[in-house]
Amino acid sequence: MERNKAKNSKKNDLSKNLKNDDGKIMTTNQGVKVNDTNNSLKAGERGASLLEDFILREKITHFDHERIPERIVHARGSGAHGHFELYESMESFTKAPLFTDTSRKTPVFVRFSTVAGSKGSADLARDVRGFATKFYTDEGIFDLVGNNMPIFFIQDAMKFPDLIHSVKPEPDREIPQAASAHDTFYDFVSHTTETLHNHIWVMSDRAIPRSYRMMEGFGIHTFRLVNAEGKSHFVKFHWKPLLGTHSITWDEAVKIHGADTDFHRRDLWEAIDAGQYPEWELGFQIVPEEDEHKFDFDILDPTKLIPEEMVPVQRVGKMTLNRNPDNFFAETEQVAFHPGHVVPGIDFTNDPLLQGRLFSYTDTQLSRLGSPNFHEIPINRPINETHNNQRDAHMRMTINKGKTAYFPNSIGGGCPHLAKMAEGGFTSYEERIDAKKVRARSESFNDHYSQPALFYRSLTDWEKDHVADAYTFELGKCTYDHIKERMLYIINNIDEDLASKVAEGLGMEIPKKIDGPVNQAIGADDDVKKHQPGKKQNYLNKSEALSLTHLQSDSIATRKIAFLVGDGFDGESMSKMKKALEDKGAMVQIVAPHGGTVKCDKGKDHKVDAAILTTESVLYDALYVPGGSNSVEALKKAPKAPKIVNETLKHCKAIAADSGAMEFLKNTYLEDFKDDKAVLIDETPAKFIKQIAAHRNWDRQKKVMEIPV
Ligand code: HDE
Repeated sequence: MERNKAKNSKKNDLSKNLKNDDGKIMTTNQGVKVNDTNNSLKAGERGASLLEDFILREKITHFDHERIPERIVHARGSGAHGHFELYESMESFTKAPLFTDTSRKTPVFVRFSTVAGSKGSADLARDVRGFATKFYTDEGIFDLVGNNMPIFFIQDAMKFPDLIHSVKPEPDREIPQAASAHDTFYDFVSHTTETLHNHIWVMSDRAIPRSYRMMEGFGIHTFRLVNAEGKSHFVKFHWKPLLGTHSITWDEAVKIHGADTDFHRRDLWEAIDAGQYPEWELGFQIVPEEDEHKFDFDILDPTKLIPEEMVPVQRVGKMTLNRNPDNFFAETEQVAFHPGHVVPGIDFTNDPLLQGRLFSYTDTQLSRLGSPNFHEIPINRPINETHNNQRDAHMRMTINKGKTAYFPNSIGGGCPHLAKMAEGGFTSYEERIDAKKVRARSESFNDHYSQPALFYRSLTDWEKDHVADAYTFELGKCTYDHIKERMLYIINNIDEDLASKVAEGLGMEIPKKIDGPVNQAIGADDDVKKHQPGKKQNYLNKSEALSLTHLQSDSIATRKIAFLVGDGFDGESMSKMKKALEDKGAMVQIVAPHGGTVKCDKGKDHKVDAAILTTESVLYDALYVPGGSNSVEALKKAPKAPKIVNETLKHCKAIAADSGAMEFLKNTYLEDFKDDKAVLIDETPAKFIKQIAAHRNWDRQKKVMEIPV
């Protein structure tokens, strides 16, 4: 009972601001009833409109000001509500009840996003994904503002505007939208070798996830956990999706751009709507203070991860997203995250990227949301009470009583009074600092090649192929040869085999040397010399956790399966397959040559979910083609039907078919793949389910190149 109450507390809090117009009479914003919202007040039916018309003025004025600035980064996003439950108390590390009280269900709001594109850009851009979680704890808000990759491009906040200006559309023509494949980005990357680690992750399939629900999340920086005795441990936060990690191919991403630009947004919404709630386990990688310097890299450097083989990830609790927002603008757009929103028991480190972020997030809300009162917006307000002497400013909602807005005071009885330590006030961790004030970077941050190389070595062959293709695509879009040459030179330092594949694709040689120092990111000559990347180290041959294959799931829940049918299809076979898939939570969609309904061989009508012309194979995870001679004839006449089959094969997805459908399927490339383990003719639904859960049969990858779609 207590748990349920806690779980709903943010929902109840938001409900104070919900408005439902059902059965209500229309009014102006001032509450005056409105009789006509179609015609303005005029001097005669064909006369000029009158300025007096307060109903027209109010309607148009509000409309004129409906937009707010989009986020400078992460503009495109999708949100969902849920809760977090702890498995066991982490009190030896932290005093935050969020992580010590297993009876709690802490409400959360999560926003997933792409980084570079505008608010209306396509979901499948090759990009990092934001993974920001707001925990509404009884002790205040804790925001874990992370990404789906465990490292970042740069080491110091000072460089963030440069990084973002280079990747955003080029400022003269505002081209390209939501794409890193252009000169300015590679100009920056090729001169800034600290970017290479995050960059190679972006070249991997992690940058084109199948779903927000199937990607990991990472807090990136090393944070601190502080326990009740004041002892600190370093921590890295991880989110592990229970559906496993899955991605799509670049060819699909390009096609999804056209077929459904809202692919990820729709996917998240539909899964939650269908009661298939996505879940992630929260993981801690804990490093005792005394081990800070025992690694081959600096744990304060945000371009480095701590391999899970060196420090295992301890799964401490589970997050479930189970409610779609009521209003996109009010919740997903107005939510304001901040890595500086922490509660007692969680603290910062000196990671220079984190330190800069602590300034940036409130600052940006001032221009985006327009007021320091953004914490009063329902989605942002904590579930516990807030009391302080901050007052006024634009759009203040709180009506503070009393005469005093200062501390100390006697007139107000000294209130609000300070939290005594026993009541759990926030005290910063007492880190000892004895240093000179310098504008500099630690030389312990100079290793720029070892971890990109570790990442590449840890991938499967098919993942490596995708990385090589991605570099070739991206650099192929650049127009300056010297930028491509610098990139080839640098990639060669990461991995020679990778560089030679990319060089071949670009039709260029890998240069033996390049003009000037490889890393030019630091500034004055002496600094540039001091900060050249060191020789690549091999402190770990492979980290299994870096490959997408590491997190698997045998669930096919929410996988979308297309059933390609024409009138007269084998109803019995289709129903058997449909039931088997739906029993496992998959979403079956009937795709037919026409819309409306389609008849099976028993004469029964079945609702068509998509006519072939209105859909694409890239919107589904797998395909099934039942038999039925009339159906086969109908599919033979449907112009796009073979394309659906061929593309499903090309993207290495599972296909099941009845032999009765072969008369149609012989017009496709399926015949060439009869021995493929994920091409199942007259096989049991169980075998199909196993192949769908495996996501793709990548063994097929080389051979499908012959399919010309
Ligand atoms: Fe952000 N980042 N960031 N960032 N970031 C923003 O804040 C910034 C960084 C991340 O769904 C902005 O409210 C700086 C790392 C996410 O609302 C802004 C630096 C990581 C989101 C900002 C970084 C992130 C943001 C834009 C370098 C992963 C979306 C709008 C010092 C750990 C949150 C806003 C949402 C958003 C600044 C680097 C994640 C401008 C200065 C590293 C997920 O304040």
